[in-house]
Amino acid sequence: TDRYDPQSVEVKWQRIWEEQGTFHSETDAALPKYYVLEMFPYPSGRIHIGHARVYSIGDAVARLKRMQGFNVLHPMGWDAFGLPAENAAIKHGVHPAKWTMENIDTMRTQLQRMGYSLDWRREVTTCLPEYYRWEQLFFLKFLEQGLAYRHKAAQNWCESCNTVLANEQVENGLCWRCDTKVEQKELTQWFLRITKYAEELLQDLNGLEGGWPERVVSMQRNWIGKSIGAEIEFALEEPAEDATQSIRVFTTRQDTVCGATFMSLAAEHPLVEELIAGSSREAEVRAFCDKVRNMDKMVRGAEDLEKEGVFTGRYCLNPFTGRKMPIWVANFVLMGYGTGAVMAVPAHDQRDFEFARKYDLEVLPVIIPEGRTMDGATMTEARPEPGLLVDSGPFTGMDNEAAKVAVADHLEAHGLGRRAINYRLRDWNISRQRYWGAPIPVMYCESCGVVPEKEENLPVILPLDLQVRPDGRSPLPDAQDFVQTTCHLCGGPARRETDTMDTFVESSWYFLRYTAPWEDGKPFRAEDLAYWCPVDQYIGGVGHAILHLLYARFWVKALRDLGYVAMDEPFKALLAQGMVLKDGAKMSKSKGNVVSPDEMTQRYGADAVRLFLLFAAPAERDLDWSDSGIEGAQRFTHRLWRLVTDLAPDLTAVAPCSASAQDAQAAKVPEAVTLRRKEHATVVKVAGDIADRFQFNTAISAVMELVNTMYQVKDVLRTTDAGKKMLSSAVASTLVVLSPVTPHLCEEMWQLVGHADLLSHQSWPAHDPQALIQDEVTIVVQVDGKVRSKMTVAADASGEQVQREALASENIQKHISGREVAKMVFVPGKLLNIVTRK
Ligand code: ANZ
Ligand code: ZN
Repeated sequence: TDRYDPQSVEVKWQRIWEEQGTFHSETDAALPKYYVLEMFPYPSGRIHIGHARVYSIGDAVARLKRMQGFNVLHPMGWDAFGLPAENAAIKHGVHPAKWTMENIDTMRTQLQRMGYSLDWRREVTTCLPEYYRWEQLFFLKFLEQGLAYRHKAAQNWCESCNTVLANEQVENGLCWRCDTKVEQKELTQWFLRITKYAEELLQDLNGLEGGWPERVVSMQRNWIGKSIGAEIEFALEEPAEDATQSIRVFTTRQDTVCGATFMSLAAEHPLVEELIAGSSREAEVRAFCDKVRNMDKMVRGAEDLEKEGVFTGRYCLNPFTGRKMPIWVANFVLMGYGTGAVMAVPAHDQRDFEFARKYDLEVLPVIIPEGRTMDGATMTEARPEPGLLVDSGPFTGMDNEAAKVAVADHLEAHGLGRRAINYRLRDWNISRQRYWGAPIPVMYCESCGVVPEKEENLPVILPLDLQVRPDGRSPLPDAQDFVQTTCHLCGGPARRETDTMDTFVESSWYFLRYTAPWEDGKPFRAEDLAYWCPVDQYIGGVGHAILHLLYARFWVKALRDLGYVAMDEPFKALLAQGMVLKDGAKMSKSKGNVVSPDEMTQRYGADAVRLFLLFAAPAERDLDWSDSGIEGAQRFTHRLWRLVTDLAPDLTAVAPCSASAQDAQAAKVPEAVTLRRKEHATVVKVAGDIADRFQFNTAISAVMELVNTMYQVKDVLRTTDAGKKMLSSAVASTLVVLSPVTPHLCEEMWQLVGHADLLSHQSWPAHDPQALIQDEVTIVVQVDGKVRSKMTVAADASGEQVQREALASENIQKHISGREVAKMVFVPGKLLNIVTRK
């Protein structure tokens, strides 16, 4: 037979699938649906091996689900706005639009060459006005609802990228893209009020447990960062009549309030200026505040920060003890959290303790372990643990958890404060001072102020006739044709907003648009959305565990409240696939260890690449690319090809799992039963391993074993008609269950054995549970050489299993009659002799 030629075979089937629209799907309420989605790629140039892995995983799931009777939505698109396009434009002098669209063409061809079962009619490209016009519409709706707002604040600024970054885009104080140190810059920016959904985003994580990886759920929980506690007012000592009267703090430990011995303010706290104005300490405090303000955010928030501060010269009063508390400015107190003021309890908070020791401030323990005493003067570290209250007036003697409740009640009853909840989550800054993004659809009018564009004027089109600047500054503010416009309220001149939206906006809702990307009168069609959503299985890198997934969850909730969608959560289940490594290291151009999927496909075929990527490791683990591995995968495709081409003349085009138990009997050789059992067991195992656990590796192993079994039994079986039927059925099953992994090879062989219809249209075989039952044998059981009983056990039962069963029977126990068992003799398939000690 001919050697298998993946190149021609694969391209042939890709063309047929494309011509026949094999993977097109339509809304059909009569069918159960399954929406499988991989995170869409950024069109950076060419697909890399990581792409090939994630799309191979998703495709195997899509193909399995289709065969299992689901109407499967499996779309693809391009996350096409963003910085790399601008950087490439600067470097190579090519327009970002041209660069992006050309990359998309290249990468589409590459993905198609991999044979993924995608519905390409649904392709979505986010840099096109037909896409981004809808997010401009959402922005206007958000604005109406107060979910979008403008705000001036110190922002994360990357000098090298020339843009503001969201908190999520700052990693260890560095820009997530270019690793430049992030600075703080005062700017007026557009924000989305994600904090309005903080509690819901947190609560709904409970429902995602099980479907989402635990670590992703816990990363999201920590990012939202809910703290339950209280706000307490501390009156200033001798405040001026028309000035601020008190300082409000946020604490999670209101039980420790009687141990608060001083007050710490953030350098940015608005009260600082008021407290020091005209005092002798003015210059010193101001200099300290300036220094702290310019500190790196990350350094300032770090636990091991050297605690520093300065005394303001003023005091406030502890509302519970009346104690005079000096007010300090401290470098570790942040303005962006709580109220920017902390009641310092050095006996129970480590930062406060270090600060108190450094500046010789009082340490007063108020929570002590039962039956012990504590001395603030000799403590060497803070004691944050629970305990009983001392020196705490009416709360003395209480357990500290009970005291948290009692103090909160007291605060509320006496108007000293209130229960409060704080979230670490901040609103989402979506303004980017960049060119290659979706314009924010507002204008600024001298007389009317901020004027949202009219809905009917959307889209506000990003002009494509501009050139990026060598320094990366956006050309938009100088593009007069774009900027100059007319206020639609007063008819006067107005300037358009020249910031563009963060690219995470596009990826926050693309999965919704896939349900009806051809719709041009509205963003979605309700019936399509209701049918397909939510996504049943989402697949992507854990790198997006916070950013993209949190934004998308927020976006869906916000759209729900606007009446656009009817769901609460976009992604029912999430698989975070591992990385592809080479020799244990991340692939990178600088290391010269990059494996190109293109080259591999040229050399081994797409099926072999897919097989290797799915076989080499469980989906959520990292995978080491190895040449021997891909060669092994290729060898297996050839081995299967040889088997089927050798058998082909003897095979008939039967359905998978169609040889019956009677057929197996008729073949009159034990190999027939063995093969049938293996065939059915493989069908069960593959579906379970893929659908329930993404264990492609063990699923593929099972198919390999089935192929081995076929090699072992084929010469015996092919001599009879009944035997040929057994082989035909097993080959059909093999092709079906392996087709999610190596679809072209399987489709080709399916045709080769005489099927007229496409393998891609086959149903997943229904297995016969009876077929899984092992053969049984009868074992004679003796006690001290005398036959006492007979037992029926599985043919491959071990001696130990048979012994355990024999000893459990009453009859045998009777004959042993309490004597100790000295030894046992086991003859597999025949006899067990239990010898007792006399
Ligand atoms: C008194 C106290 C006593 C505190 C004690 C802790 C232990 P989480 O859990 O992160 O919410 N805090 C409040 N606002 C702050 C700010 N802007 N910058 C720095 N620290 C701030 O932490 C809440 C605790 O962090 C609060 O409870 C407050 O210190 C401090 F034994 O108040 B605590
Ligand atoms: Zn106006």
